[in-house]
Formats: sequence, structure tokens, C-alpha cells
Amino acid sequence: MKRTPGTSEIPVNGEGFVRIEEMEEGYPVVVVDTELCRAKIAVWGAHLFSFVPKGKGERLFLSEKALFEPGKAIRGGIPLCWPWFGARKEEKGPSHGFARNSLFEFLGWEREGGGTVVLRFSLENDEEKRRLWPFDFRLEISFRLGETLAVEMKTYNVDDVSWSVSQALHTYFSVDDIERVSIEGLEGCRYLDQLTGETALQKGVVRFSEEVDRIYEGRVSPLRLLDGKGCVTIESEGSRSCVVWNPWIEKSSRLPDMGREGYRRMVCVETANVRDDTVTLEPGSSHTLSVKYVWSD
Ligand code: TA6
Repeated sequence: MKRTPGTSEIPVNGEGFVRIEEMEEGYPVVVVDTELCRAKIAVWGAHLFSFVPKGKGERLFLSEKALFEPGKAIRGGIPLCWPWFGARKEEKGPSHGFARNSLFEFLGWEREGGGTVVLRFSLENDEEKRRLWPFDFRLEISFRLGETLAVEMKTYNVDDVSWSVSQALHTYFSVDDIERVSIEGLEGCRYLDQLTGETALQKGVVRFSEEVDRIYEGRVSPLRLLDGKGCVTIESEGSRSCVVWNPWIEKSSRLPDMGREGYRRMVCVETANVRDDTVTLEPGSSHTLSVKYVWSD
């Protein structure tokens, strides 16, 4: 990653840095390196695509074929699905909304006690986006980067009419082998199987031996995602729906930026507000969707 001249390098009290680099022309990335962790966040989409606690391995999956291009979502890390989740039924617009394809504003960062750094990004409407979604909004994203990772997505209705959003933190977790993965905490939950359109109740822990694309309903926190090398606890607030996805072989072959074997090393567990959990905001109100990931291995 080349450093553009005049890149703002901001020492973090001598223990590392937060700096803006340009991966390509017009593609700024915020690089964080402290005594607690390293991380990279593309300003396009406010998209965290790497998080490495010091002395540990990469915690997020990133496809070897991921694209880093303005206006295109990165295949991996934490894409932001907003202001709608999934495909738009009756209107035009990109799958999972426009936030992940938009250039955010990097508002800056601050250091908290103990070495954690907090980075903040924002997005507001403009003429192009308004053609897709004609409401005045402010979307603020913050990342709390230390030994653990926390993400907060705060939506403000700054319009004089109410509107609704469906949203998700579409997190791609790195796993050693999908067939050794299990998810605890969803036992007995009702879910919509997006592959069949059927609803069912989760029997036991979630395991993977084929494509899985499910929307679980209800307050599902904390969850535990386990694989052969460790466990990550997923603690969410402001969410009563969770999406679990692995594309498996056939779907992966239809995703040009997924790579053939990528599905074996990833699983998406997405903290969301979707379907009956869609959020309606009155003028002047706001909603916060937040999640904290704690790894142990
Ligand atoms: O979160 C699951 C899902 O909605 C799947 O149906 C699949 O489409 C996935 O998101 C990835 O979507 P994307 O638009 O990023 O390829």
C-alpha cells in the first residue's frame, strides 16, 4: 500500500499510528497500528476489512479476489448493509443498499484509556443517493479497536417525515474450516430459510455442510461462534434479527470476487434489523445498532 505524500500520520502517543493511505488513486484507507491491534478501514463504505489483535491472527475473512474499487463493496470484512438489506423488491438500487458503495467522511479518531482507539465516519444524503432514497439522514459509524472489536451504526432521521430502514453489519469471520464451525445461542430460534422461503425452528447448534442463508428472529445475544482454533463471542444491542450465511460451493462459483475455496474459510454472522425487525424512525429520532466481538483462542 503506497503512502501518498502528505499522508496524515498521527502518532498515537508514541505507541503506533493512525494514518490515511491511498491504496489506489482516490481510494483512501485508514491504517491503524497500536500496541493492541492493527486494522484497516476503507473510507469507501466505512468498510473495516482487517482486524488483527497484537500477537494474534487476522480475525476477519477477506477474499483473495476482493476488489478495492470506489463504489464496489469489498468481499470480506464488515460491509454495511443500509438503508435496506438484501435485494430491493419493487424499486431499483444496489443489493444491501448504497452505504457500502458510498464514500464516507472520516471524522477522525480518539484514544481511550488502555490504548483502545475509536474511529468515526459519517454519511449524509446527496443528489445521487436521493434518487434511490429521498430522505434526509445522517449515518454515523464508529469502530472501537483494541484487544476486542466493537462497531456501532447510528442512524439519524434529520428529515421532517418518518422513514424505515433495514440494516446489517454483514461481518465475514475468518474460520479455519467451515465444516468445523458451530454457532451457539440460536437453539430454538425461529428462522426464515432464504433458500427455500420456509420458516423453521433451529434444532441444536448451527453447523455447515451446504449453503446456509438464514434470518433468525428475536433477541439473539450473546452468540458464540466456534471453529477448530477458538471462539468469538458476539454481543449485540439494538438488534432482534441475525443473518447467518455461507455460500458453499455452487453459490461461490457465481460470485466473481469470492474465489473457489473461500467459502471454506469464512462464515457471516450478521447483527441486523431486518424483516419484522425493520426500524421506523420519526423525524428527529435515531437508532443505534451495535455489536462487540471478543475472541478467545
Ligand atoms: O447475508 C446473506 C446475503 O443476503 C446472501 O443472500 C448473499 O446475497 C450475501 O448476503 C452476499 O450478498 P452480496 O450482495 O454482498 O453478494
